[in-house]
Amino acid sequence: VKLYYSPAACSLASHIALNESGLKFTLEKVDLASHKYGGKDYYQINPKGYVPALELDTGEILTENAVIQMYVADQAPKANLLPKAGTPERYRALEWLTFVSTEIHKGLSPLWNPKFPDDAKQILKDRIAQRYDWLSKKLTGKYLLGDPYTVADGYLFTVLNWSKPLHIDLTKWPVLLGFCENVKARPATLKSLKEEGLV
Ligand SMILES: N[C@@H](CCC(=O)N[C@@H](CS)C(=O)NCC(=O)O)C(=O)O
Repeated sequence: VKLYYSPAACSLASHIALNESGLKFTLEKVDLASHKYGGKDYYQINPKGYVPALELDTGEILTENAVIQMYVADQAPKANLLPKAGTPERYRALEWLTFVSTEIHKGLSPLWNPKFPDDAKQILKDRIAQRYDWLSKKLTGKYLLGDPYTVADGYLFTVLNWSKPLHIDLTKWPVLLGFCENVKARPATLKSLKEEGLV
């Protein structure tokens, strides 16, 4: 499989999942300003224009970060990146994956837009602060589900990693800082950060 990514973008979550899985994959860097990769038009790969996209060995393209992560987890059952289908834990993990995708990831997305007005940005930051307060109460173990690690953890790490450039002071939430350290200590996370030129 091939992952279309942009350094430090949300595609890092799919990248971490791939490194956790042990599956063989290659990386293709996309320039999000021009929507080009290696001089070619990225819209031909993903007409929606955004990363991540996963090119399967059949040539099919899979998009949507949360779904790519589920796919990767299901392709590598031995890596235990999601609980077994049908179990209550599976739905708990998917609940987290969806929360990170729709509440945190998409809650933060407009903050990257320089055209977004400052007062509107503040409203979003206040909402995110409420989510982080709640998350801090829920995160009582090493990871979101306690301790097995799941793909949702790599996804949460990816979006919390945006705090500095978005001027969100994570020191207000020491539990979240501790969580980031837990995920960063995993070899697959460090490998992904290195492969994206982030460390
Ligand atoms: N719904 C998509 C959103 C992905 C997304 O927001 N990607 C951003 C980077 S974090 C992007 O590529 N933006 C550039 C663009 O939309 O042109 C998903 O969950 O995968």
